[in-house]
Amino acid sequence: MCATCGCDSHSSPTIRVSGESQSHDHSHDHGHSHSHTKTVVEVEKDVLHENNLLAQRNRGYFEAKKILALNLVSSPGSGKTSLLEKTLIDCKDEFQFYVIEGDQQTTRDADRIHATGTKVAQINTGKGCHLDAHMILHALQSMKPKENSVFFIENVGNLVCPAMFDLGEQERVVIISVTEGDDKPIKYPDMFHSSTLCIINKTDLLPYVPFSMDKVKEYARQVNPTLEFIEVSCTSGEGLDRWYQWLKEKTKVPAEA
Ligand SMILES: Nc1nc2c(ncn2[C@@H]2O[C@H](COP(=O)(O)OP(=O)(O)OP(=O)(O)O)[C@@H](O)[C@H]2O)c(=O)[nH]1
Ligand SMILES: [Mg+2]
Repeated sequence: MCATCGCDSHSSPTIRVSGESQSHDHSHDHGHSHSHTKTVVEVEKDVLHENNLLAQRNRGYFEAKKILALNLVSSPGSGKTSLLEKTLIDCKDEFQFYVIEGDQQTTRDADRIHATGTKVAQINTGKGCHLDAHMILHALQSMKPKENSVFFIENVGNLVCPAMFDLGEQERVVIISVTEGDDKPIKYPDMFHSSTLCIINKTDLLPYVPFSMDKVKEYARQVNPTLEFIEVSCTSGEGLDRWYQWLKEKTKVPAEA
């Protein structure tokens, strides 16, 4: 049992890489203890400290290979996989993509990504409600992404716990859909505070739901004044060009000083 969020992510997650017939169950032995004599706070510190060390290792790997790694976070059903499907197809000539899919159960999202022709690993967290850096490290070792690629990590749908776990990504992208209500940034501030980009999805549904674009941005800026916003509809395709432009900017090689 993980004391950090109460979920059971530290029991063996299952990692399946597309194109590989064997599933890979690994024991989760990376040294942290779950001593019952420790206080919850101490265990939480241990878990996050261990995670942060492994996240730094992942970050070093991404930097050495000049890979742009993005952690996509949102509540369930905001449209993370839909955004990825569109992106992988529309931008397939410009980028080499890799995807990790995090879900408690099933390979449904990985199957959708695989259908676009992209290499994908599904991580099933079981009772766990977030991905952690150790899971990403294992998936990276199986996937062996190429240099200069774009590596998407679709986290488990959850606006709370994934905010605490650095995976080694360069940037965190939070997705909110207009059907969720415009007050989510102040109710779940950690996720919006730790993200650099907020994608507001399902704008095609704006005529049917009480959602204020001004209010959601105002609330989000209260917790993160520098947060950027891109409004999109994965269904109609509206606004996706701005997202693709953002990706291009992020993958630009900085000019030599
Ligand atoms: N109307 C509308 N529906 C959308 C849009 N984007 C996604 N959906 C629908 O929203 C539902 C959830 O989309 P997913 O892409 O599976 O969402 P997700 O965030 O990956 O979900 P989890 O992985 O379960 O957290 C699906 O029925 C999509 O078809 C959109 O822009 N407009
Ligand atoms: Mg999904």
